[in-house]
Amino acid sequence: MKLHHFFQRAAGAALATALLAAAPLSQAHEYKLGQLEIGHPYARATVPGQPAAGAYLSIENKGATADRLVGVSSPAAKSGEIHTMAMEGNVMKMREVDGGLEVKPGQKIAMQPGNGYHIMLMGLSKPLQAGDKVPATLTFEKAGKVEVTFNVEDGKAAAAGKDGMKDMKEHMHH
Ligand SMILES: [Cu+2]
Repeated sequence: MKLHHFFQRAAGAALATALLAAAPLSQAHEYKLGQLEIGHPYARATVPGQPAAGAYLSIENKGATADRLVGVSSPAAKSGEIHTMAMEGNVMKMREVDGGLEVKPGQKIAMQPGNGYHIMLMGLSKPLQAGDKVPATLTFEKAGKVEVTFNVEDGKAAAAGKDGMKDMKEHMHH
């Protein structure tokens, strides 16, 4: 009788562990590379003729040394660039980040539409539609390469401002 209970509990525990292990893979859409955690890569849907798409993700550095995102490539685009937005006079302009995007120890950079850093997928081979999955390779100076998938999301849903909050809630939901 005791033994029977033991096995029931053991089976229950194994099942719970299996469920916990499976959940991040199906929902969280996160990647780990050494001490770096990459969260929820997504790209904005584009209209036909639009040559480039904005793409976003978060990078958290849990290590003790700084690293840099130095490259993004995807079979869906001719090239990937890491951009930052900055005021030039009275005009907000974007430009490529020199020497890659540094992530300091303990720092988390969360890219989002309309502020700061973002990735541009330049020279799209075809328009990106909501629901598409775009494979890409991120290259870090020290940690090396990691394959990720950019989920293509409707531009309206991913817009800045209050929709940015919605996006954050979805992250917390994970
Ligand atoms: Cu840009």
